[in-house]
Amino acid sequence: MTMLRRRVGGAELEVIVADITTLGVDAIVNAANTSLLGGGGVDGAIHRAAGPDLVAECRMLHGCKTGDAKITRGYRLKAAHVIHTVGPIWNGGTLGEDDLLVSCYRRSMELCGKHRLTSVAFPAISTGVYRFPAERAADIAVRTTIEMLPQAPSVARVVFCCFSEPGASLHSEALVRHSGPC
Ligand code: AR6
Repeated sequence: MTMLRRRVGGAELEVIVADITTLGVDAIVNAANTSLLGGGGVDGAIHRAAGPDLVAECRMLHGCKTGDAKITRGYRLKAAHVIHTVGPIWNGGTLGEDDLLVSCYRRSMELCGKHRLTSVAFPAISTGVYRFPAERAADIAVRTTIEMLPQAPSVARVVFCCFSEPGASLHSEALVRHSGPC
């Protein structure tokens, strides 16, 4: 379900409520852990939908640092690629959590630019098991993605794929705040 769509520069930014594993975009972003070998939440759902070849490719990547991102193929997913990024575990905000979450979106968008991807969908990284406050995370997600658009000129469509309507409302408010007047 689409909650909001806004054009920013040459790109269309959308907030939707959906299961990210169902989206036919160039890349879906996975909220992974440093092992890159799967887990619960959106990570578990992506690995289940992609099939066992995904974890086999992930094994060859030898993990990923918090705030960094790595790209694989999408295997049985509709999405051609998966960008695996590792969000920070929320610890009260004093351990650089904001900067690390900014880095997840930056590094993911850098990979989109490098691989000339045209569409990408993000889940609300770190806001589940890792307990990052949802409103603060939505602001970082939308602001950082918009800031990165010039460095990923191939990207014509960015989807903020939320799992709940309250989450989508937070992203919609952030998109209105950061996309300027219509
Ligand atoms: N589609 C879209 N969003 C989803 C889906 C889905 N299918 N499933 C969950 N979400 P989480 P984190 C939302 O916990 O906080 C894993 O075990 C969910 O509602 O998946 O970054 C990893 O292996 C929430 O808003 O990721 C790590 O160990 C958001 O996705 C750890 O969890 C992120 O929730 C990462 O924790």
